[in-house]
Amino acid sequence: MKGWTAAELLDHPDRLLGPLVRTVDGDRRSPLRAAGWDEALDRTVSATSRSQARFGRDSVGCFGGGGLTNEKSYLLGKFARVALRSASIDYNGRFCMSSAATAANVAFGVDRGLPFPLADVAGTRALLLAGSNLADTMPPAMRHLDELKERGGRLIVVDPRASATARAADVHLQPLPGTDLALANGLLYLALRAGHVDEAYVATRTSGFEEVKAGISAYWPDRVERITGVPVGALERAVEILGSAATAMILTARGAEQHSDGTDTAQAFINLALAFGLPGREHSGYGTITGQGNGQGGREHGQKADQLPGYRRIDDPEARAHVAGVWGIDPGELPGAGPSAYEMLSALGTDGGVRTLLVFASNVVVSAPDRDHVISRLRALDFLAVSDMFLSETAGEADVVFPTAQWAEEEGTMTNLEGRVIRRRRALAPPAGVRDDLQIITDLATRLGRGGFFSSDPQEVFEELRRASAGGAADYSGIGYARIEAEDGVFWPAAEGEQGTPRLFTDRFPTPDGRARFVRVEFREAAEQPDPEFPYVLTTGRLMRQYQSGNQTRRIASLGDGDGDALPGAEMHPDLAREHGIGEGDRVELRTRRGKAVFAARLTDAIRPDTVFAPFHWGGASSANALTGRALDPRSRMPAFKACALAITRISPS
Ligand SMILES: Nc1nc2c(c(=O)[nH]1)N[C@H]1C(S)=C(S)[C@@H](COP(=O)(O)OP(=O)(O)OC[C@H]3O[C@@H](n4cnc5c(=O)[nH]c(N)nc54)[C@H](O)[C@@H]3O)O[C@H]1N2
Ligand SMILES: Nc1nc2c(c(=O)[nH]1)N[C@H]1C(S)=C(S)[C@@H](COP(=O)(O)OP(=O)(O)OC[C@H]3O[C@@H](n4cnc5c(=O)[nH]c(N)nc54)[C@H](O)[C@@H]3O)O[C@H]1N2
Ligand SMILES: [Mo]
Repeated sequence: MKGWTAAELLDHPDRLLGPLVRTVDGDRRSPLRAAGWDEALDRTVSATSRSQARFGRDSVGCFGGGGLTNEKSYLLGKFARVALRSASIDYNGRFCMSSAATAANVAFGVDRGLPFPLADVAGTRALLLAGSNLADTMPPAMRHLDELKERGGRLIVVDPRASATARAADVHLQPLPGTDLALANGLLYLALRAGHVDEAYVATRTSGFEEVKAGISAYWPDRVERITGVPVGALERAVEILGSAATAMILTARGAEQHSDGTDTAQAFINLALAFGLPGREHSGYGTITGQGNGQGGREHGQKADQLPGYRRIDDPEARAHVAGVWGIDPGELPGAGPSAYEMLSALGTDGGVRTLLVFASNVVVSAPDRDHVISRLRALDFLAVSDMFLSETAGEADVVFPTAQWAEEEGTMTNLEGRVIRRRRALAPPAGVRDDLQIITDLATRLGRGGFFSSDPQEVFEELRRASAGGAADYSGIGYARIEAEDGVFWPAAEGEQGTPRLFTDRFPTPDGRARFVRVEFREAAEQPDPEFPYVLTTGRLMRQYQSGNQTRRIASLGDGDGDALPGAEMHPDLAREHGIGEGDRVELRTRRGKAVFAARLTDAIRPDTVFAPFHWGGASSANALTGRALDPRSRMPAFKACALAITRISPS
């Protein structure tokens, strides 16, 4: 539905058709007014220079997005390092892909979400999906699950809700949010006990198993049932299916990953996949289901705080020398690693924090946790510039808004969830007065005196990205626009003159010793635990008809809330509703230690009675992120979007 209706946004009446600026006089902020490009760009560059003169180079920050093309995310990363010479850049993928990415880099030596083509899923005999609601979040992929089932394959879904995906499963495990790590370790315990561990694979292709095995003895079934609420019998059924199938896959998504222990949880599912001997085998393996359109490419080419193009580390001297060579600067000019997304947002306007922020393709007022805190930090900035097609809640806070081109109006490439680089083609010119992000970045660089380093031509940018990525983990040097066209996409890595790589790990892992690493991980409770005042658990996520912060999809009337209701719905069990005198459709207030939000009660026995599910697609009075907290995963800096302590009250009938 989102695809069918997306074209309505191209000429939507809300479309921004020229820059907006606001003047600030002491404490008085004027409303946003229309302005010319020169004024908008000049104001931004003056603010940048003022901040850097007073507070140092890192006081100007960039916040990017996984919706940007490879060319745009690459150029934004280069802009921060070469034009601003600032370490302060990160992006919304930190809220999305960072936990699974961190775990995969450790275990496999590389982070390509699916190390095999998506279509391989149809040919596996057993699939475990942890925290993915594919039926609503990636409907086109459901055809592979349908085919899997037609061929007699079995499906196991781990989700606190009987989601549309879970309803298609042979086995549905329904854990308390935030307990997947205990569940994964518990499955490994049972696999060991039943003799399902692939000893030969473990011996020849992995390291670290003994250490993991020693830890797993603490995850006996009764204890795991107590922690997760999943009956021992269901755990045993899942292990029997996975262990006895000739081929099997384990895939995780945000439900398992967006927690204060999200990286360790992904690691626990990887341990399980390694114990079954899956990664690198036909129709088998572990993968994470990447979310945004360019969620994969967006995490490879330098808009991440610690990263240079080609998935290189910014603290690696060899990587710095290579990329500085391609950029024509001295490696010493490159800044080091900067703060992660939420740490950057949390420190806006403080001593040592960012004072001038440029946002490209993210609506953090709606999508970042603890909304009131984020708004107060944005308001503490000296200057905020936002590039968007529509006036998002975040753009509404800005001093300058740049109107930008949409998908159908630009050339570029995206890297899909399988690591396949594909083309985005321009079908129309953007409206007069609108510039694309490559132009905006280049215009800013020119005014900063660094224009000679930047091109706004997508193909030229991509050619440079190829050179910058050469030799890196995500090597694009063999991938050109013509080849993408001819081959219907090319899987990285593809070094100059080489074929792409649809399937990774067939003979070795790109780790120093060629083996995959087991990593011992221990369950710990979610960062925030229920107590008598906040007795339930809130988890958040997506609806089929809405996209992300809703800045695009909320403008399409035919999408609505699924049934045309004005107030978005929060799912709760009828037993829980009854305790609070709540009936179907009643207005309810959800409350956490941060704030409150109003939703319509959606009564369903498809959810655990101790858990409430709220979509995060709305701002204002129905903002799920007014409720979520600031806890971050210590390894990936991923916010704990999927578990916090909650109280509920009925406000009024529907
Ligand atoms: N319609 C639609 N599709 C989208 C998007 C969208 O906004 N709308 N966004 C895209 C993006 S960026 C992303 S990242 C993907 C996300 O895709 P998914 O990860 O599939 O989406 P979510 O709804 O965030 O979470 C999936 C499921 O996790 C469950 N869950 C909640 N807490 C837990 C838990 O503790 N453990 C487990 N195992 N499960 C839990 C939820 O009940 C939910 O059904 O979707 C992409 N596709
Ligand atoms: N509570 C809760 N919060 C969550 C999540 C959750 O499950 N629960 N999920 C998290 C996840 S996985 C994600 S990915 C984030 C997403 O959160 P956001 O990053 O806020 O997501 P979008 O709504 O896609 O924001 C993109 C913005 O950029 C604009 N835009 C789109 N394309 C372009 C472009 O090419 N250029 C420019 N300049 N602008 C563009 C859009 O209009 C929109 O305003 O939310 C996170 N927040
Ligand atoms: Mo995402």
